[in-house]
Amino acid sequence: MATQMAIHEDVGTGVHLDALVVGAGFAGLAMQFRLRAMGLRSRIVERGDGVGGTWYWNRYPGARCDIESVDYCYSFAPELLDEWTWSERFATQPEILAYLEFVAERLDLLRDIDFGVNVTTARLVGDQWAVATSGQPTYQARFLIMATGNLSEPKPVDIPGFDQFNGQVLRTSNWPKDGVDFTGQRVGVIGTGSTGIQAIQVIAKQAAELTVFQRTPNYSMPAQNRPLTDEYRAQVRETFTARREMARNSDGGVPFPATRTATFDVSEQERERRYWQGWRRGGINALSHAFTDYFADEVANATAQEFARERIREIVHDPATAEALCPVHHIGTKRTCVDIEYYQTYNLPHVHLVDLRQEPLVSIDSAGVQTTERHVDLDALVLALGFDAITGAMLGIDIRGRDGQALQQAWSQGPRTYLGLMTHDFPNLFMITGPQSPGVLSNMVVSIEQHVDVIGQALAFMATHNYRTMEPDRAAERDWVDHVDDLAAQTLYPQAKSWYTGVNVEGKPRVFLPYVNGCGNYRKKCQDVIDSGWRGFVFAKEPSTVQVNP
Ligand code: NA7
Repeated sequence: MATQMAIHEDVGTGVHLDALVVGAGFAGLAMQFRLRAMGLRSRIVERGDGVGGTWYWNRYPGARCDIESVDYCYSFAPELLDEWTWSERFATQPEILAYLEFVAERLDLLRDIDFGVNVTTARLVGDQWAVATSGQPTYQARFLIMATGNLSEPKPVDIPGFDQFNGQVLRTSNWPKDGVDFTGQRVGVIGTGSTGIQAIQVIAKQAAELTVFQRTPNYSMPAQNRPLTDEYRAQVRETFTARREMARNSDGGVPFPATRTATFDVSEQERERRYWQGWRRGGINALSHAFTDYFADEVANATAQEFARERIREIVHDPATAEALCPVHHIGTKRTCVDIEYYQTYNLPHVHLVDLRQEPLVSIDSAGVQTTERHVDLDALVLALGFDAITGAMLGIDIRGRDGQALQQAWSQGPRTYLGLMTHDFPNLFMITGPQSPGVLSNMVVSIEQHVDVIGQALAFMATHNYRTMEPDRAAERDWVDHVDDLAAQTLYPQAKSWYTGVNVEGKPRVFLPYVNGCGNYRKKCQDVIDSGWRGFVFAKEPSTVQVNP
């Protein structure tokens, strides 16, 4: 599989490489391992001072993955499967971070990573990418591979006065490494997406008073978390190859058989039974796996919504609080959350819910939060406001392709990619789980491994044919963007005000960002392109003449 290739060449200044990988999370580590196996001279640059990416920064209390730990791991190196033991069904952030640290050491990747290096600009010069950082060093590389993550650029804080607050302001996406002790404190949390929901249920156990400021309620499924037994782990290890293969060909990158039944193919009683079965199984797909038309049919979707709302009303004692916690959007169209007794938290006497739809937030001031109805005095304020998702990290770097064209300009009306892998006019610039690929709608690790493999195959193909550059054809890119839009339009997804559409960040173009048709179908599309000799990509043997903006 791995082709030995060497393309060492030196041009200009900086560290000279064949490939530079940006980011040392799941994607960057896997890519670097592959590049090294191919004999390429490559390095990772990482702004953090350790590996982990998203799992390095998001250390807030309660942070956990919503994919089962035994599936949220690499499959490409048997020693990693043999030597690592997951302790719980859904791993905590410290355990996932420890896993990635173990991987980096076990695969001897640490020597290939420059930590504390923040990439600021990347310019195409001839057929080289010249990459500058906030300090030293700079890099020159033929291939620039963005492993910058989908949920790594925090959304700018858009609440007036947050810098006036006298107490501690904590952002979940940049949580202090040493943790925070909330004992005896009056804590406020703004944000009730996956992050807020995870943090609230844990902070409530410590704080003296906890006030949750909720703008939009979200659906949350019980994790039904539990410690894993040796027997279960052994069974997973034994069947792992088949398990992962099933995940690769599924919609969401998880090893769960797809249903063939539509919501109204069955009686109401059977429908309830299936929803209950999912609820008791737990996890992000608790209800979505029940029927085929969950994401596409409004009336079908409403049955699952009502089931979820009924559970909230059952769990939460105070009817007014329960009603305020009941979401009204199409279930699944905003990321479904997974919790451990989240709704139960609101039965605790020291936990209060402020419904910002009834009393909008006016500002944060030195003493706490002011709504249109009241002032809430606080000692600490936790902001779980979400991310400039999917495109934020890429566009945070000033990337200039052919003729000095800025990626920010090329994507000003929304990202334009072919297969979520590359963009026209930006030759040899690859993205791992870029926009318009399944990424965030799937088990990220499964999608990352697939992209690492496709990029590895692309580089090997170029080496075999002596090509120096590769990029998508403009028409292929346009067709892909249209295809991704068309697929999304056949679902309920675009109707939601979610970060999948960019609507959560002011000024961001509103387009549906991920590919909705599932990992398995996407994988087939990629394989088809590869089998056809990389249809839709343009290869060149000579570097193009480029004009570089100063
Ligand atoms: P999300 O899902 O984008 O959630 C952000 C939350 O913050 C959401 O409840 C927002 O309410 C709320 N928010 C954002 N800005 C404001 C302001 N200005 N005022 C009040 N409330 C606000 O991000 P998460 O980090 O929770 O989750 C992201 C993904 O990470 C998650 O889906 C998993 O895949 C992992 P809104 O809904 O906009 O009304």
